[in-house]
Parts: sequence; structure tokens; C-alpha cells
Amino acid sequence: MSIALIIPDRKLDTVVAALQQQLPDVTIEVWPHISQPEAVEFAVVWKQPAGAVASLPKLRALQSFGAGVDSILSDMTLPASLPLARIVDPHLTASMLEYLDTVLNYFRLRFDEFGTNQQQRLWKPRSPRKIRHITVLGLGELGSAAARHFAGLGYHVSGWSGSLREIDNVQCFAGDHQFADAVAQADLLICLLPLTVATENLLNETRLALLKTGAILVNVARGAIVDDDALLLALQTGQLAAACLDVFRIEPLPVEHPFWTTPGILLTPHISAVTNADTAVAQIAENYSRVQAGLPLLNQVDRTRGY
Ligand code: NDP
Ligand code: OXD
Repeated sequence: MSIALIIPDRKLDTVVAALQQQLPDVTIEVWPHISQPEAVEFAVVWKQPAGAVASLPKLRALQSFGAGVDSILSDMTLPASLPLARIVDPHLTASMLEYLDTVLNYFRLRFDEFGTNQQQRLWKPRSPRKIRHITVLGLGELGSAAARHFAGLGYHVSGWSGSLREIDNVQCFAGDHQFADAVAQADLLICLLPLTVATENLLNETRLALLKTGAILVNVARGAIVDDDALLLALQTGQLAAACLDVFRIEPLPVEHPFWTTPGILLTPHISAVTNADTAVAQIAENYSRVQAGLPLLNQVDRTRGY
């Protein structure tokens, strides 16, 4: 019986050591050096190469090394019946809230404008932007925490999800037919949706046009939820005053991509909420033990919905 870590491009020494400490009797193998594929019953995956999971014939369950599972489910060779769990972690949520607070204040206090002015040695005092209404797309673990957080700070907050949620002091909307109402008042729009067939290119030209002129978009979910060209156009026309992007269709963002140099874009390299290794190890160990005991996984993903 063994666990395989299929997490390319990441140093895993500390994760392996911590996991080995929690599960001393279990063999931990790191892809691509899997000495006994037929002994692997549980795999921890993140952006795995297609076919890597399918090459393990005795797998009983998968654990994502992050919160989002789109890259895992995009592997067409993934066995259809394998249960998949994901990371749900208060540290991850806290990190996302810290990032969103920082971004909000960056734009509210016009640091974007002052930064541009500095390049031209321009002294132009201005009062803060009026950011009063925040809309959060996606009201799951992260989105509902963000909505609650900003409502608690006194912002008007609306939220949008697949099924209707009830959150104190947050005006909730659900489904395509309520999208326009959900975003109509937004000064700042935060995207915390999962990337699925239904959300790919969701923020296209038509939907961005539903925002108030001069709104600000923050995408901390997945790059492919936003139509790149529609975003560039919205910034060009002033439909959007600015955008903060932490996630991209292709990561790392290719050097020639126009997002690097478009005025109004603040760009960060997918760091808004990074998986905490200690929590991940605890959740991997817990879910591995659950599989051995025949219990359901914690934080299991609905593979049909894709999140
Ligand atoms: P959850 O699965 O907990 O929540 C997803 C939310 O999106 C739910 O409210 C769901 O509504 C809603 N939703 C899904 N599909 C639709 C749709 N078609 N229309 C309307 N609403 C929809 O996810 P998390 O909050 O944990 O995470 C959200 C995403 O954030 C992750 O999938 C990941 O991509 C991203 N992320 C980014 C990080 C970063 O560092 N940038 C870090 C961690 C996560 P309902 O349940 O009612 O269907
Ligand atoms: C995640 C991420 O989904 O880091 O956990 O993007």
C-alpha cells in the first residue's frame, strides 16, 4: 500500500517528510519515480500530466493538492469512477482575504494612479475612489468568506452562485437569469468561481457590459473564466477602470501577452492563496485513512459538476 505524489514542478521534500511522519507505515512515492505502480492506492495530484493517474491500476481515491480541481479533471484519461477530494483550509481563506483587502485598498486609495503619475513626476493629489458596492461571483468556501468579510467592513455586498445562498447582510443571487442583477451595482467585482464548462469565458464582452462604467475587476479564480480580449477591450473603452489578475489562461503568463503592459492591469503570479503544506499533509493523511477505513472522503468534489 502506498501513496503517490503526482505534483510536477514543486519541491516535495518537506511534504514527503511530514506525510511520512503522520503515516510511518505507508510508502510515499514521488512521481515520476514510482517503483511499484500496482501498490499505489491513493494519489495526491496537482496539474498532473495526462496518463500519470491512469497508469496506477489499484488507485482508490485522489486528493487535490489545492482548492481548485479544474486542471486535475481536464485529464481525459482520468478513470471516471475515482473519487476526488480537494483542500479546504481556513489558512487558505485567510490568505485570500488578506490579498483581497490589499487589492481593494490599493485601488480605493488610487495607488494605481499615483504609481503611474510617479513615473512622470506628476504631483496630483486625489481623494479616494468611491468603492461602496462589492459583488462576489461564487459563494463557496472562499467567495462566501469574502462576501461576509466585506459586508462586516460596512460595504454593500452582493453575491452570485449556482444555487441561492443566504448570507447575513449579503444580497444573494443565483443562476444565469440573475447575473445582471447581481453585478449591476458593483464598483468592485471579485471572481471566485471554479473553472468548469459552464464558467469558461463567463466574463465575456456581453457580461462585462452589464457592469457600471468604471468598475474594477479582480480575478483570483481561474484565468479562463475571463475572455482575455473582452477584458482588454473593456479596459480600452473605460468600461472597466482597472483589473487585478492573479490567475491566467496560461501560467506562467507568456512574456508576449498584452496583459503585462496594458495600462490599468495589476498582475500577480497566482499567489493570492497558496496551499499550506501543513494543512495539506493533515488532509492527505486523514483522507488516506478514510479510504483505508471505507469512510467517505472529506471535501469530496462532485466530478459531474466539476467542483
Ligand atoms: P467552492 O467549490 O467552495 O465554491 C464554488 C462557488 O461557485 C459555489 O458558490 C458555486 O455555487 C459557484 N458556482 C459554480 N459554478 C457556477 C456557475 N456556473 N454559476 C454560478 N455560480 C457557480 O470553491 P472555493 O470557494 O473553494 O474556490 C473557488 C475557486 O477559487 C477554486 O475553484 C479555484 O479555482 C480558485 N482558487 C484560487 C486560488 C488562488 O491562489 N488564486 C486559491 C484557491 C482557490 P453552487 O455551489 O451554488 O453551485
Ligand atoms: C488552488 C490554487 O486552487 O492555488 O488551490 O489556485
